[in-house]
Amino acid sequence: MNKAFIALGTNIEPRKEYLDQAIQLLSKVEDVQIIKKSSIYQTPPVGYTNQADFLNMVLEISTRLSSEQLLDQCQEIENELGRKRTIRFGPRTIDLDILVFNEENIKTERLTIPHPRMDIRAFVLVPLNELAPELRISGLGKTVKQLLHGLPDQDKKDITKWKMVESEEE
Ligand code: A4P
Ligand code: MG
Repeated sequence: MNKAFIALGTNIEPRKEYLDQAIQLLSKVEDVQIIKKSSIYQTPPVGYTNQADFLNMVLEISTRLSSEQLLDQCQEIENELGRKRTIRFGPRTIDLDILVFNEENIKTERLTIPHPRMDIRAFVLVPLNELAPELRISGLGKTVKQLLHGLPDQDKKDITKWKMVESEEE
C-alpha cells in the first residue's frame, strides 16, 4: 500500500461544493481509500493575488495506484469538475496536487514529488500539519511542523479555519 497526501484548492463558487465533489469522486476511485481529512481553511491567494480567496484542505490517502496513476485520477477529477487552465496560478474550480507519495523523490516530465512549492506555502502546510506534523518531507530533511514553524508570521496570519455560513448552504 502506498501512502500519499493530496492538497485541494478552490476559489470559484460554490467552493465547498467543489471540495465535497472532489472528495466524493476520489473516494470512488478503485484502490484509493481516504484515511484522513484536514479542516477546511480560508486562505488569501498566493502567486497571482488579483483573485478571490481560496478554500484549501489536505487529504491523507492510501492507495495501490502508482504515483502516475494517482496523478491521472486527480487530473480526471479536475477535468470533471470543469477546471480550465488559463492563468498560471489563477482561479480554479478545483486543483488537486500530490504533495507526498511514500518517502519518494520523483522528478519526471509530469510529476514532481514532493510538490515543488509545498515547503513555502502556508496554505499547504497549515492543513498538512493538522494531519501529519511529524511527517518528514523527503529531500528537505525537515518535518511539516518544522517547515510551518519556519514560515514568516505574515504568511500564516490570514489563514483561518473556514465554517459554512447558512446563506451558502443552498
Ligand atoms: N505536476 C507536477 N508535479 C505535480 C504534483 N506533485 N501534483 C504537474 C500534481 N501535479 C503535478 O499543474 C500543472 C502541471 O503540474 C500538471 O500538468 C502536472 O503534470 P496544473 O494543476 O495544471 O496547474 P496549476 O495548478 O496552475 O499549477 P500548480 O503547479 O498546481 O500551481 P500551484 O503551485 O499549486 O499554485 N493560493 C492559495 N491561497 N491557495 C491555493 O490553493 N494555488 C495556486 C496554484 C496558486 N495560489 C494559491 C493556491
Ligand atoms: Mg495543480
